[in-house]
Amino acid sequence: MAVGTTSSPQAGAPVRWRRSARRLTPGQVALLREAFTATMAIGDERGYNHFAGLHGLPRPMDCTVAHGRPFFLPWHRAYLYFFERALRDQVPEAMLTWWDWRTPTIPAVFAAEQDPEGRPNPLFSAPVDPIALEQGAAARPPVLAAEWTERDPGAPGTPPLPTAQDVQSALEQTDYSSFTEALEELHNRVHLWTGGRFGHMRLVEFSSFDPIFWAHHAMVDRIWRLWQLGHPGARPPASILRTALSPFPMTVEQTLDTTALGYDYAVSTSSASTP
Ligand SMILES: [Cu+2]
Repeated sequence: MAVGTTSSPQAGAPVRWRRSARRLTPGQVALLREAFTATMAIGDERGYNHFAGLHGLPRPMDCTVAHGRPFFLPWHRAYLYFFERALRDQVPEAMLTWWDWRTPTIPAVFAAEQDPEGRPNPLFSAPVDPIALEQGAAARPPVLAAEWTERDPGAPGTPPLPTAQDVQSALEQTDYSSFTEALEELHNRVHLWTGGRFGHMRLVEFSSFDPIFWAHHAMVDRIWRLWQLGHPGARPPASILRTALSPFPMTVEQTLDTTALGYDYAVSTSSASTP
């Protein structure tokens, strides 16, 4: 069973599953790590550094589109879609995974410093673009972070991760603008909790260099997908549907059906039937 079964996939577009990071098979983890490692080795527009650099520094394409409501959810859906394509260009079977932060720990596949072969785990930490670091240092006030991404989960003074109840209340919102506002607030808490005192996830300038950024945003995207299934017909304002989500060649409207984009979310509660 999958959450997408109430809407029919478009003919000809095979639907692939983004699975929970805690439910990946060892083989799926290996593919994901292979894909991250491969994109991290590419210095041009196909590479990890390029994609991570689109979100904050050094190439903030359009902050207001990415983080201003009502574009937050569509922009990040397009962002994940094109990043996942970049992963799959290197490792065709790889898929993004989602971090279900209702269980308040970082999944082992992201938390481990090494993979089973003893190599550095590409899901644990990634290098930050040196140009981004320079730009941050030159900003007034300066925005400083380490050259490799770090986390400081649950440090004193950070908000707790959203609970199942928090997610449920967001899902119960009946109009798009209340829903996206509630979900973006939960999302902010995850950035702050993960980044703690010094981690990159707390800084919009650098957060997308941390490999867990993608799993965090896949969880956000999944919650949007669940909300869409529960509220058929509830959509972003009609006035923005034809707006392109710069720098991606995709409009808001084109993000609305994940099955048309070729993916959906596997349920997390039933291991036996999860595809
Ligand atoms: Cu975010």
